[in-house]
Amino acid sequence: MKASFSLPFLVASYVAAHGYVQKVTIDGTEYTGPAVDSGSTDGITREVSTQDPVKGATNSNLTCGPGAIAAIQVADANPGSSISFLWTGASGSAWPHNVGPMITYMTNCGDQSCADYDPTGTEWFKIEEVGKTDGTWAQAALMSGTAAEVTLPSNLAAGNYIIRHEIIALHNAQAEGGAEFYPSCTQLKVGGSGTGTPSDSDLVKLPGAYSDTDPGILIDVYTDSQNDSYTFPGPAVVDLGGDGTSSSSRGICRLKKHPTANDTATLAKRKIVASHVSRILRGLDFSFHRH
Ligand SMILES: *[C@@H]1O[C@H](CO)[C@@H](O)[C@H](O)[C@H]1NC(C)=O
Ligand SMILES: *[C@@H]1O[C@H](CO)[C@@H](O)[C@H](O)[C@H]1NC(C)=O
Ligand SMILES: *[C@@H]1O[C@H](CO)[C@@H](O)[C@H](O)[C@H]1NC(C)=O
Ligand SMILES: [Cu+2]
Repeated sequence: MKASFSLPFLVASYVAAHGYVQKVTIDGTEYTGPAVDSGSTDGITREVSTQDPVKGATNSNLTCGPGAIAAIQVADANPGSSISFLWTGASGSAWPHNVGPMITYMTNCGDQSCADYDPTGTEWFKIEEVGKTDGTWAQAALMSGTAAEVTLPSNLAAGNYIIRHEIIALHNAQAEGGAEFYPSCTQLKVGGSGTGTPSDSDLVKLPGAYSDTDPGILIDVYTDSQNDSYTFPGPAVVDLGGDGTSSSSRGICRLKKHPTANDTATLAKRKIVASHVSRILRGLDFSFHRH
């Protein structure tokens, strides 16, 4: 199988295929855009200037994505709100990657609206992280158009928050600097009567919390694919009190579809390093990564 297609042909047909958050849905209300490099600030999610990943754990673009600019709106949410992030390519094509974690952080914008907040150097707390189950990364479900679902902590104190949903794509992470970071920042105003605030030890900076040699960032995901153990980068998921159910476990349960389970296993078994081989084999496109 691995000799049945020609590598030079694939390289020649390279199409940049990365992505961004096209739509956020909060308790059923949809917020679309702004599109990549549109110059638009209309929306609740900060526009990024490219669908390309952030490379390097200390890159300043790790905060909110490449060249991120503030959006003019904020969305209402509440403790326990269900927030989904629909990731696609910049052109609307399917999300192209299926290995690596998805991690969600929040930061408090203080008394001001997050539309006016500069998050440079701000401190974040982690509310959720999803890895893999039975050898399949939760991220893989995005390839078929499933949105990543996150539940706000049930006891989150009211306030202005940026929620930062991040995909770390690990298809090239076996070499230092190969991990692809896709951060995204969405502006919220959280209501309700929660009392939970993070403690100092929960708070980290982004960039700051990650290193290019962290075990979850410098990693060969093509070995031992059925082993679900994975060391997430960054701090532990915060415990803000409340009902005692971690948003992390709920996040996993909500991802119902695992359509690429076999692709991932097959790909790992064959030790093929090309990142988009599973899609190529299914004839969906000829996206291919060179790094
Ligand atoms: C951050 O992203 C912008 C927009 O893509 C880019 O021009 C800039 O070089 C990036 N900064 C770093 C440190 O990579
Ligand atoms: C999974 O990998 C971890 C870390 O390499 C190792 O400690 C553990 O024993 C492995 N588990 C299984 C079931 O192979
Ligand atoms: C995975 O592949 C096996 C063997 O080809 C097949 O029996 C099974 O139904 C597949 N599972 C899924 C989820 O497609
Ligand atoms: Cu990509």
